[in-house]
Amino acid sequence: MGRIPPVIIIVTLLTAGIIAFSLVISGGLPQRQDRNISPLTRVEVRDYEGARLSSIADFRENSIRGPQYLSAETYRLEISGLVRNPRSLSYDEILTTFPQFEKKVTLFCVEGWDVTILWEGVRVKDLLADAGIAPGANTVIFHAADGYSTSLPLDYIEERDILLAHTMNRVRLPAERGFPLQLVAEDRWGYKWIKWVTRIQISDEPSYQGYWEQQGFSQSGDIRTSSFT
Ligand SMILES: Nc1nc2c(c(=O)[nH]1)N[C@H]1C(S)=C(S)[C@@H](COP(=O)(O)O)O[C@H]1N2
Ligand SMILES: [Mo]
Repeated sequence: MGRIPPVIIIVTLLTAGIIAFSLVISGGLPQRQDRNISPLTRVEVRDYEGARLSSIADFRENSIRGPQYLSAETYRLEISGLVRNPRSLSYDEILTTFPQFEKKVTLFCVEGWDVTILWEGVRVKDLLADAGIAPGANTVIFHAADGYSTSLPLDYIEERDILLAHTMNRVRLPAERGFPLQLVAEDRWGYKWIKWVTRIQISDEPSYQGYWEQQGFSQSGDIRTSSFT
């Protein structure tokens, strides 16, 4: 076999070089695109232990002054009144220094609609124990950023493991749903489910009347009874 003429070798190498160079400047061989995958922001769960949940979107927005927009950075939850050590908790402290619980509970509004949601949050009784409940306390009054308030018996809060929720259907509470915290007042009418909670006041006045209670809605708010007194 004869030797390959040098001119053929040079032409072959040049051609290969030109092809390689044009591939590089044109972006190379077809390859996997850097796909634009956004980190999966938490998606609402709609099925839980075999049951269908409602959606965050199934609520009706009928708050007394419309949605409140609170900032997680500056938020404080005050715990005051008949407590030994008044507390001022940040959003992070609530999420990281208290035990977290989840439960599926239905909210019934006196208007006739209801929503079943998987709630996650902290037990109000753990927050109260941290502040130290003083003797004579029997009522828990909740105040919100929109001037709304409501109250519930201390026994109910403790015995029923009532939660202050920061998460619904595994999604952080949106502003419209009460960010950062909504009370999950199970078996009580929707008006007891105070949103945008900013202060918990421990009291010895079971007769304290919140916003809707002052308008004639029942003090207990028990869903087994009528919503009017
Ligand atoms: N701060 C505050 N919390 C509130 C209210 C309100 O007006 N302000 N409305 C209550 C009523 S009447 C109901 S039925 C529930 C319903 O929650 P939603 O407004 O997210 O649907 O929120 C309750 N919590
Ligand atoms: Mo309501």
